[in-house]
Amino acid sequence: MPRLVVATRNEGKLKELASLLAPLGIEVVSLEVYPEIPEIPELGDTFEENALAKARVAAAQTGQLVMADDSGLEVDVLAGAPGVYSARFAGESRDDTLNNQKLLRLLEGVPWEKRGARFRCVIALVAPDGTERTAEGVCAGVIGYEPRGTGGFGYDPLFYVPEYDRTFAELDLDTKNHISHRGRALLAARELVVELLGERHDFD
Ligand code: ITT
Repeated sequence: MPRLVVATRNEGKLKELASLLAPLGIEVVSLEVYPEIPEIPELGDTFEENALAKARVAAAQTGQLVMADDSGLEVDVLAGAPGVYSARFAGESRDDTLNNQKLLRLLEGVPWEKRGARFRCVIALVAPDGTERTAEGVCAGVIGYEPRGTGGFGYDPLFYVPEYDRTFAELDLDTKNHISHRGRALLAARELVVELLGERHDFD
């Protein structure tokens, strides 16, 4: 069975990606299977640069087709912050609760109509022969006044989706995957996986 390595150690992400990739009938593993690969620094200014950097390192070290995503939250009134710094917004501890608290603090007094935001996700695919592809997805919403819901991860409890009258943390996984930035990027990326696996048969 062909193997796809997802270059992440974020369990929430892996769960979402694995569920979206299930129809392909391929083996999906994360970097947990390759403990020797070090943490890959995200030094780029764009999601695309960071996703490609992660995928290139992992492809070179595993010899497998690798998928990496870089994603984050862009808040209008913060001029697109935290953006590529979403995971480390409140510091290197990468603590979701602290990140959410900081976001709420910065938006204190900001009225509902100015709390617009979007999640953005870029997925990069890198094959062992150096072939590279990327796909992008976005999902628009509003930053709530307080956390709601227990599902998902990261900023989900603050990310309110008007069409569903729920935050991402109040939606079940299938619904979130259907509309999320990652879900949309992956829909496009799934086609690229098929294309790349089709071109090469010696991945596994
Ligand atoms: P890997 O690099 O190991 O994949 P990470 O958590 O560092 O995991 P990113 O660099 O892509 O992932 O950081 C994205 C951050 O943006 C993530 O930690 C969350 O804070 C936020 N984020 C991205 N997608 C999200 C989602 O679907 N729901 C909530 N927060 C999200």
